[in-house]
Amino acid sequence: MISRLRIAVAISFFASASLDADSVRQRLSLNEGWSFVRGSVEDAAKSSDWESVKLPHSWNVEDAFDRLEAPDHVVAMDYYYRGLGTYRLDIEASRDWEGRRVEVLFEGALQRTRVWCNDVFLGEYVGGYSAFSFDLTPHLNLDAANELVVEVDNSYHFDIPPHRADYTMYGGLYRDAWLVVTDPLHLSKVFVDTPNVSQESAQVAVRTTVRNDHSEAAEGSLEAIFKGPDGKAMGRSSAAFVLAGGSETSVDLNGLSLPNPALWSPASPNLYTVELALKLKDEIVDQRQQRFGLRWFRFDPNRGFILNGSPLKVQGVNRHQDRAGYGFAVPNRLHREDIELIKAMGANFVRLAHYPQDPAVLEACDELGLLVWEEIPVVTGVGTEAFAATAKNMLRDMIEQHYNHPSIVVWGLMNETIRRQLDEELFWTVDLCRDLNALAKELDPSRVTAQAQFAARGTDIFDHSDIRGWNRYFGWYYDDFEGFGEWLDAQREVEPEAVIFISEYGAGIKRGYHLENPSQSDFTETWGTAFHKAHWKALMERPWVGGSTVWNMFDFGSEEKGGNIPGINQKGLADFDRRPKDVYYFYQSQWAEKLMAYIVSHTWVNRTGRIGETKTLEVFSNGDAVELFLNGNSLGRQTRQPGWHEWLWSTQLKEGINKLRAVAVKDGEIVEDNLLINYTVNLLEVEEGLE
Ligand code: ADA
Repeated sequence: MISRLRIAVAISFFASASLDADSVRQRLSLNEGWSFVRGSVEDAAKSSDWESVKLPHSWNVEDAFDRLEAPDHVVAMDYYYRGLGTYRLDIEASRDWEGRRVEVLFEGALQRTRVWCNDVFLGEYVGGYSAFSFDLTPHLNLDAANELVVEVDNSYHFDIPPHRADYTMYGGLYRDAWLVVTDPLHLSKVFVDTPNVSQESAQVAVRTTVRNDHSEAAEGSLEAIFKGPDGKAMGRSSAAFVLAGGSETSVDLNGLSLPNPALWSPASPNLYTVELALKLKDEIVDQRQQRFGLRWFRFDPNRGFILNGSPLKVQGVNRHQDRAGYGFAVPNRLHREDIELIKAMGANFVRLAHYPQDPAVLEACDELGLLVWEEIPVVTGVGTEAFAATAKNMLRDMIEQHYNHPSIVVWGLMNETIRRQLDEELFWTVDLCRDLNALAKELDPSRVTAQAQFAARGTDIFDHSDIRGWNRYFGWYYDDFEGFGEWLDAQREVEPEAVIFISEYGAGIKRGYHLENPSQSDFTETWGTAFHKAHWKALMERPWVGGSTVWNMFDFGSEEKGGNIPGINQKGLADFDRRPKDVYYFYQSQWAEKLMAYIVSHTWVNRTGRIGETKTLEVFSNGDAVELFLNGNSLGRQTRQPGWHEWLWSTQLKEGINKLRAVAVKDGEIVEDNLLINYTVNLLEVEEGLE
């Protein structure tokens, strides 16, 4: 294969970038130097169209948004390319790797991936949203170039979730890739358990899997040092083991108790670290640093979410992982920026819908303090046995790979799988939910399980998760948004013991689109703001609601969505480029601690009205008092009233430029916001009015 594939581009990779020769475990970035061509491995061998790419990479960054051009590569219902793509990379293997174990690790590829090294087929991974690795050790030629070939397939497959979902499935090696170089005797899995945590003390245990790829037996020990958030050592633990060659075993460390723990919470995201050293006789052969957090929580049908013993109102959003100009191939710094934006809005919870997301996302949630519901992509429909098996593998991978993140509190099993199916499919769906729930509980009894549904259709599906997530679109797809509160009350009356979580509610909004007289589902910011106000008011007034997550934090790619921007689901609080809409500031005024003021609306500066017409001006603020000035004159200082509060002023605007200044005050702090409005008097309407 090497010679056939080296036709066009042969970029060699030197594994030197982040190599630390002294380190017993090396992690080398494999993001640079790839070549890519559309098509299968066989097609690629004949192709001369190779292009140089670096990871993260996706082949659908553009064609997922060009459907108006009706491209000829239409596959099934998708207008973007869903098929095969082939990547290749030369790896310059170092002589220092003699006697070492070398594996290639991909953080994610959508969604079926086959890997070869120097023409030897290493295997296939089916998934799309979790990491996977292959052992390269027996196939590498040291001191020489080695060829890695990767075929990725994002086409529809009946046995791979999701069958269909309202988001674009951008194909490619869309996350980071690494070479991991270790001793043949190494730690392959590390889980930190925190079974009992209280204000006074925290029990901590570590479960590991140690793998011995030497041919001879190993007699060794595992040693741990636990460090607090300030980096100070707080305790030690160790265990000895004997392990036959070519085998693996569990080595666990129990019984450690940490006094007066610094608890993890969105307000104080304290992180502990356990430093693990794997020793063969007295020599350290592997090392891992694993962060963890100490907290306890539960969802209560009457009191909502309780964290570390106190109720915490869940202020949540959903997040898809794509972004304008990147598709799914978003670099880590932008993943982190998303979490920062969510956090700056004052949210304390994120549902990572509808699939496991990048390690950078989970790390940011741990560090910045954002509670997480993470789920597998069983969305809309389910298939039969092979589909169920894939779904279970996805659940296992998600839980094992993200187990140590203190931010995660909920594992999600499925989304809107109960629809208008045949009875037989309903039966499979409930069955699958039961199995997934049991598996999640077996792998991780410390967290709660959830599912998001639009309907249960008489099934007992909600009995197979701890939380019942409801996706509700009052005032968007049906009814009126004012009906949402009544629906919540009715739901509670039917099942007072259930934890009700509103996993989705949202409205399509085009940033910068305003109308004087908005109407339902018209995509205006004006109407969308009214929608969110009504929803949040209803949620705020009901402390028993387990939590809620807005659909969605950001606009996202959805080939099937019409809307008024084709190919984009516009229910974001910020647009696909991450520019906040008015509703972002509305939530910030409700949720954030840091003082803010926003005159509604910075994207509505050209306005019209009739002569003598009185206009309502609004400010979003979390201040205790807000004063609004128009052209230098105060329109009045208002103070916050208990309960639901809105900052509104009625006034007339003058023709031409009007200068608005809002001044908000809280705890001796002051912020202000300024806006110029260009006001035009609509004479036509005046004349009509006079007639
Ligand atoms: C469903 C689905 C989401 C989302 C939403 C919408 O509730 O779970 O994936 O796309 O619809 O915007 O219509």
